[in-house]
Amino acid sequence: MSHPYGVQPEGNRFLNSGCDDCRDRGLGTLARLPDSFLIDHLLEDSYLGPVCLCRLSRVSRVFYVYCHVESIWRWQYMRTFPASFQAILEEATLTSTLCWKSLVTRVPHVALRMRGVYSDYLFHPWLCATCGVADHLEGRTVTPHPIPKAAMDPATFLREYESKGRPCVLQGVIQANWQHLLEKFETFSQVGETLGQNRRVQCEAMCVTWPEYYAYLNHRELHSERPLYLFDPEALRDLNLSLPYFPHDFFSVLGKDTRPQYRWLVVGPERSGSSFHIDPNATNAWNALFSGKKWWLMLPPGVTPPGVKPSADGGDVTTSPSLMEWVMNWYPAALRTGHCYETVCEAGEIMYIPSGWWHMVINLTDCIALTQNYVGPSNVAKVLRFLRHKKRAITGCGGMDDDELDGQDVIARRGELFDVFSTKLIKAFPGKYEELVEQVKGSVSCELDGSIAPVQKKRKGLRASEPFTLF
Ligand SMILES: O=C(O)CCC(=O)C(=O)O
Ligand SMILES: [Fe+2]
Repeated sequence: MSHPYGVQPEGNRFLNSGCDDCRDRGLGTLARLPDSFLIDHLLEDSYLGPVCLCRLSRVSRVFYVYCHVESIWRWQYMRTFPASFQAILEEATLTSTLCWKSLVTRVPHVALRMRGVYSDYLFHPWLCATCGVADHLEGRTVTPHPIPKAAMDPATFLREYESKGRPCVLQGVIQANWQHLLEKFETFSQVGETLGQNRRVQCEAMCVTWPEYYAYLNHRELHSERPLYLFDPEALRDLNLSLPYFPHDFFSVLGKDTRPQYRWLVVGPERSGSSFHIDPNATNAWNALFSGKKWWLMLPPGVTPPGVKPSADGGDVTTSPSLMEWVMNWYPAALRTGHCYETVCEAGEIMYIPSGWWHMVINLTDCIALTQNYVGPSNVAKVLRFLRHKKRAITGCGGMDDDELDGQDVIARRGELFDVFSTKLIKAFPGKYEELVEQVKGSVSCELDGSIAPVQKKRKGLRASEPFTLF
């Protein structure tokens, strides 16, 4: 398969001795600017309308290609028809990524392949959106540490994994305890029936109705290198999901309205997933996979994955713009650290993610999962230190997980969480946590394990700077 507009990776310029390179001639003075600036700012953010873009695309081969970048037309569509996600989906009957332009101009668009356009900035997203994720990841590498998978009793799990902060995959637990849920979350249409058809769900920054998201899931031609991922904290908040493997839930002392978000329904198509992060507020987590296959990569506390830049306070994480781009550029370096823990989780398995572990997930197929974060004896000290010393990085208290956007009430809630939680914890478990709380109050800083970031927080970031060659 080759790029629909003929774009080749930068490295091919040298293979072809660059004689057909049309960048300098085609862009004139603008050739001094990097592709990222030309595309993201000049063409995408500049508010050039569709007519200007179409005219500009006739100036030269290279402008033709740049003016057809999918994200430019996606934004054109959003500006032309704001707030009409449903309309996009109803009209997107064309079976290619070219549909955005056709939707705006109302004229079917046929891509022409151009010679002599070399750009990693354009080539990478296309490669990441079209390469087979399963072929790339499954069974191809020899990871230093396969994450253990086993059927075990709760006591073994708590002793060998939870209390030692080691990840593992629990087998047979869903089948033995949640057969009724397996039947409710096996297919996307069952999810719709379970949620109720007109339920609103959170998909990254967007809140859409389930039928809208369901239509998107079925329009594969709209899925980019970063398909829209449903990560909804409300849909299953009140379901009783207790399991003897996870007997503790100390945040419950805060009550339903004060506790940070703690349970998410997670639905997405192949290639969607979660970029590297540490789970919020120093919690432990489990992730129960009802349908599909997920590739997990984890690194222990204190080992920041290559290609991932956490901010000083850990509140923000910058990484590759898409999951597959990280894999292509950084996975080999991550393997070389000798600290990679990896596995493919199958339907019916539960992944345990200990507090402080970096992890990323790529859905190798369409996936439906439920994930829950919790505080128990093994991580309560860490959670208290986090709430006391990393207030700005606390997430799940409402708002957009971003100080600039959060209201004063969210900031205030974060500020008070340590006091409220420690007081209620002491009251709920008399004689057990007084000393710990006093110690944490007396400490001046917290040595946590690296940085803590909420799921799906930063999307744009480090594109590869090395020339990339495809033979
Ligand atoms: O299923 C996923 O995408 C990963 C979710 C996650 O990060 C978690 O469960 O902690
Ligand atoms: Fe996570």
